[in-house]
This record gives sequence, structure tokens and C-alpha cells, in this order.
Amino acid sequence: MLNYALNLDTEYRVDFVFIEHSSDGVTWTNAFGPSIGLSGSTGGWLLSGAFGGNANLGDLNGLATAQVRFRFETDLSITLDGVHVDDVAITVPNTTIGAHSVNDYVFLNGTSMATPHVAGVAALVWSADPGLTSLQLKTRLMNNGDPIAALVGKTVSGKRLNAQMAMPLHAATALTAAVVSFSQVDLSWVDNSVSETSYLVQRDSCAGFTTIATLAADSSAYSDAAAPAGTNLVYQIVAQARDGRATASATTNAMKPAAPVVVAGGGGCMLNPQTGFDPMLPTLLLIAFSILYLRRRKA
Ligand SMILES: [Ca+2]
Repeated sequence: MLNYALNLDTEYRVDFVFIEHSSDGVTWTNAFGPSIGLSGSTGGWLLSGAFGGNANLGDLNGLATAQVRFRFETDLSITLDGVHVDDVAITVPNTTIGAHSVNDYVFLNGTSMATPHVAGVAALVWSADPGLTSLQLKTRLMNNGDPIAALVGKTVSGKRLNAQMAMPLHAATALTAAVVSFSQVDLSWVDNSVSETSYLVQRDSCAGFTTIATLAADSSAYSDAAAPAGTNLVYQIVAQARDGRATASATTNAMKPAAPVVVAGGGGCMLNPQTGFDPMLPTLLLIAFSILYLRRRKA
């Protein structure tokens, strides 16, 4: 689409401005149709899309390069103010919704514009969480928005609507605890929510669950390097939402083995017949001789 503004003052139906486009700069095509040009006066006004509106450049869709020109044609018989061109812009409609152009959309504000957005998110959340009452749904939307300082005192919540944070909170599933060593247990799980703000890793080592780590949204693994050894360990993962909702996964168990005993300074001794002098041998010989001597005295 070619947008432009014209201040036109030409001899009516004799001197014309033609708006033309070309893919090669050689062959030009009239944007309004064969021989259709702009002629006459705008009364001294610079008008956007004067006479016939903005020019459709749909013929240029998909081309890597293209050219657009304003061509003035006159018979040189009468001299007037001529043509002033301003605000020239080429805009590309969103081709994914091909039937529409950028000119089909405008910016508006106010509660009448906010209402359809809120209604749309309400429908989205309700479709995902159909058990909510209308009041619960309203509370869900109100409590999960983004706090915006500029909205404080202007809206009831002081927040901006946030569809993602209002969606249902699903518990993590498939929690596993793999004992990697006497000093580490590796946890992994499946992240099922879009609305969690954090995950709590909780461990019960015979004294109730305590939180051992707080992880970012979308986390799905954690290594526990501080669990007591030789104790039955129970783990669970708790998803937390912005408005205080929380839901825990199923639990899983692990038994971390005790650490190997390391004794300092050796300890104990042993006889090794393959090495040097053994102090036990003369002792045994002395005992043997003593027994023989005693036996001879008795005899
Ligand atoms: Ca997630």
C-alpha cells in the first residue's frame, strides 16, 4: 500500500499526476488502473490519499525489489501551482491475514477496548479450568495481573491483565530421585504448568517436609548434595503461582548410602613373612627352648 499526501493545483482533466509502480524500472503500471490520474485542485490543502485514496501496490507482493513513482504529465498550456507530494510511505499488510491491510486496524483505548481483552482471557482460563465459579474466575484474573505503578488508584487491582499467570497450576509429574553417590541425589520431574512462578524442592528425612531449594519457573531438575546419609529420604516438588496457589507432586523415595569410613593413621598391624626381620620368630624359639629345658630337668 502506498500512502501519500498531495496538494494539487493542475489544469483539470488536462494535466495529471499518475502513480505508477514497476518491478524493473522499465515497465510501469498505473496503480489506479489504465490512464487514471489525479487532476484539478485540492483547494490549497495537503490531503492524505487525495482523489481515490491510497494506492494499492498488491501487484508488487513477493518481489525482492520494486519501484514506485509519481509522474506528472502536462500539455504546457497553463501554469498553475503544480503538485506538492508529502508523507510518502509504503506499508506492507500482514500477509498471514491476507484479506486485510494495515488500514483496517486502528488504535483505540478506554474500558471498552479493555473489556474484550479481559473477556477473552476469562474464556481462555475458563476453558482450561471449567470448575471455577464466575467469582473464582474474576478473583483469578484480579490476583494474577502484573502490578503497574501507573495503574495504582486508577483501577481496582492496579494491575495489567496477564493471561499466562491466570492459567491453571498443574503439579509436576514423573518425579524421580536417583542416588548418584553417598553425597548426592539427583531429582528430575516433568514441568506441566505455564503459570508457575517457582518450584520448591522439598525433602523429608524423618522430620517432615522442609524446603531445600527454590527454583525458577520451568525448572525440571535438581541435585541434592546435602541430604543426610543412611536415612530414608522422601522428596516432593511444589509448583507455586503468583496468587499463592501451590500444588505438590507425588512423592518419591531414596536411600542415600552412608559415606565410606576413612580411618586416619593406619591402625592395626600384620605379619609379612616376605619382609626382613620378624621379632616374633626369636620369641617363639625362646619359648620352645624353655619347654625343652623344663622337660629335661624333670627327666
Ligand atoms: Ca512451566
